[in-house]
Amino acid sequence: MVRRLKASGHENLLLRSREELDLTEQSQVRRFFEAERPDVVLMAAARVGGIYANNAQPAQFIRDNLLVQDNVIDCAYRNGVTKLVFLGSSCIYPKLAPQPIKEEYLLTGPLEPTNEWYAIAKIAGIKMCQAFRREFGFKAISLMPTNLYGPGDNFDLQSSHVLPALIRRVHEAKIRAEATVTVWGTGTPRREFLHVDDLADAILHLLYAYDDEPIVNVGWGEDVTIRELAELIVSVADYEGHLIFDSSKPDGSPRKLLDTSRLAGLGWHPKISLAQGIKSTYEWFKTHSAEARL
Ligand code: GFB
Repeated sequence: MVRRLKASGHENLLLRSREELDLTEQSQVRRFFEAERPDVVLMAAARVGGIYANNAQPAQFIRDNLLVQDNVIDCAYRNGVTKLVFLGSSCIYPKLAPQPIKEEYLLTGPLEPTNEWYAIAKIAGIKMCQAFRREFGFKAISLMPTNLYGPGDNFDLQSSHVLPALIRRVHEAKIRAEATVTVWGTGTPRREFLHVDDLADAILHLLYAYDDEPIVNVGWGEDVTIRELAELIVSVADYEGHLIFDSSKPDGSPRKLLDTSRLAGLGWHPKISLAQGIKSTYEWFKTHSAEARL
């Protein structure tokens, strides 16, 4: 977001790191909003992670996300913020939702158990935004991105998402001349991936082009199997070893392809293909190993 905002001339950015401002602490959030009184709030703050972290830390995922969004949305409203953008994730939809997933499928079936804690928190955030709009006329919009990736990602092998994890596993296997790379699960689940720069562009577009209660999906429009993703990363890294699939690890949702016709109707389309995005993210990973979150 910062890259995208600066690229379009936005210089008056209020930025705080987690160390500088703990958004789970209501008193700190109140002091910040009363002192700074921002005009617009773009919420990218959340406790996030891949399937393993979501499943292993249910309490932290539901608690931290509920606290952060409750504090920020309420303080933003109390301090006259004119527009707030809340971000969720495609895991809010039922595990076996029809594909592609329309926004109206929200709360029409059981969630994927490995991420229900995070999903419930995000659904509460959506409902809080909608309730504040109804009762107070607060201009909050909620965007539901698909699985994201790109520069600056978390590459930790336990807590990260699949794409950065496989980039790191394949890269390290290549430089160590290891014969195989292990992929979690069966390789059959399908996932849709969107580059973070495309998401930032969509957020800026909708900030100005959308002001209503219904949530809006943000996706690429196509998906791949985890096996196809791994094979794409192997070819980008020019790795000559073999993939092994560890079916003792959870597959999670069988598929999460978003219907993005509402977004298209609002005049936005993604630009960065998966192949392009993996290439640039791999280059970033190789040249930023010092700052990559490992
Ligand atoms: O990206 P990922 O962790 O999230 O996993 P989800 C996607 C698929 O990749 C799963 C498989 O089927 C994993 O089993 N996978 C294979 C791996 N190898 C790996 C690996 O090394 N690391 C990881 N992480 N996965 C998350 C939700 O679900 O999606 C979050 O838990 C959020 O709350 C996020 O919504 C976008 O797509 O399964």
